Amino acid sequence: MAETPLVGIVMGSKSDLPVMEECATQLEALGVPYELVVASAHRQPEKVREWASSAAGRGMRVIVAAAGKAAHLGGVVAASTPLPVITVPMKTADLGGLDSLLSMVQMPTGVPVACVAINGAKNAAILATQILGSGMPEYRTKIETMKQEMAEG
Ligand code: RP5
Repeated sequence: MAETPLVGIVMGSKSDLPVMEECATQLEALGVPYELVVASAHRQPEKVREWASSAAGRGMRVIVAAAGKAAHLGGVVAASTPLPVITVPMKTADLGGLDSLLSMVQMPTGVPVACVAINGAKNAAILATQILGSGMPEYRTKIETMKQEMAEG
């Protein structure tokens, strides 16, 4: 039987997938089971709400939400779940991703999201694993090992 996903990755478009595959690959390297879904906050609002509102009940502990342009996906997801949400602003052709970044990082009081760098998919995976590690020692150990390897070059 497949392991229950602990991290849910959601992105606004299939066009985000080439970048967000880096997040999935990093989670795999850290041994974290995840689920990946494409759901747009403005094209498929009901799908987003249903997925986000059921995530905690399905066993997920952290959500990674990636989107570009007027990137409200992370905030919409955060409105529908008690889980921590890490957002990944996608680099965009017109404004270089500053549009996505500002849409995500300027959440009003009461509904916070964390935000990594533009196209920071790999860091989102590491941060998600660190959050898991705050309560699950096996993931804390994975992060400690990774940091040790970085220190050794
Ligand atoms: C956002 O709009 C998506 O997250 C994507 O980054 C951007 C462009 O989407 P497509 O027009 O490529 O589907 O919703």
